[in-house]
Amino acid sequence: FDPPELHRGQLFVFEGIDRCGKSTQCENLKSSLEGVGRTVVLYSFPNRETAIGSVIDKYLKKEIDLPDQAIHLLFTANRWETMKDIQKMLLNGVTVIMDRYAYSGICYSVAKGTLSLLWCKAPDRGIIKPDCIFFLDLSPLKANRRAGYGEERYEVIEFQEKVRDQFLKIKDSSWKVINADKPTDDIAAEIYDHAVRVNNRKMKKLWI
Ligand code: Z5A
Ligand code: MG
Repeated sequence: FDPPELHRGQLFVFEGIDRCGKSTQCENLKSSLEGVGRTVVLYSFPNRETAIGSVIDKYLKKEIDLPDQAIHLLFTANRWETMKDIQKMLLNGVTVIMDRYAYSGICYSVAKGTLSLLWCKAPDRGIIKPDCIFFLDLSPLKANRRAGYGEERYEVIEFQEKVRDQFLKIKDSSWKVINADKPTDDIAAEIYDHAVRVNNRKMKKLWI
């Protein structure tokens, strides 16, 4: 007899700098897993649809300014406000895919140079720990050549270099690093092959 937690859905997270292909690959993994009969829900952070998310949206579009500490805490609050729903879905056997998570939270904030890693990690401590983190690695110069780059606050090559360095510093052996400078279908196949081999463990909390 297996504890019900072992029948839960899995939590897959996609991380990386702007325009590395996260949203494209989230959708690809979702449809591949649905194709083999899994129920899958996709979340994007920031979720700009909530009250907190609408402030984040204004900040990213440079319509308002906020202290680095304040915007960091809003990004974190934007994750906490969905945690109960996500836990429920996972326990009901739904697979959850996240387009960005707490790792973006810390890397973008630390890259500003005003906040420490320790300070940035603290407010996300206790959110649900992912079963797998796909890090789509791409050079900011190459990302810059992709469509849609350059309109929002952080979309500056020099800043993206710092963000990428932070991702590379915080990643550990549990991350699956993917070279994102390849054709979309090749990346999707590599991700799917890895995703179906991730085993279920007891649900854990991040950084606890
Ligand atoms: N942020 C933060 O500071 N703190 C936090 O806690 C969180 C986020 C959660 C908004 O994020 C900002 O919020 C973000 C971090 C910060 N920084 N900025 N600016 P977002 O997720 O809403 O937006 P984004 O990451 O800037 O970009 P994006 O548009 O979502 O990029 P993407 O999802 O990684 O890429 P994509 O949409 O899949 O693809 C981009 C383009 O490239 C598109 O035209 C594709 O067709 C093309 N593409 C995709 N794959 C390929 C390949 N393999 N080859 C060639 N072209 C490709
Ligand atoms: Mg995206």
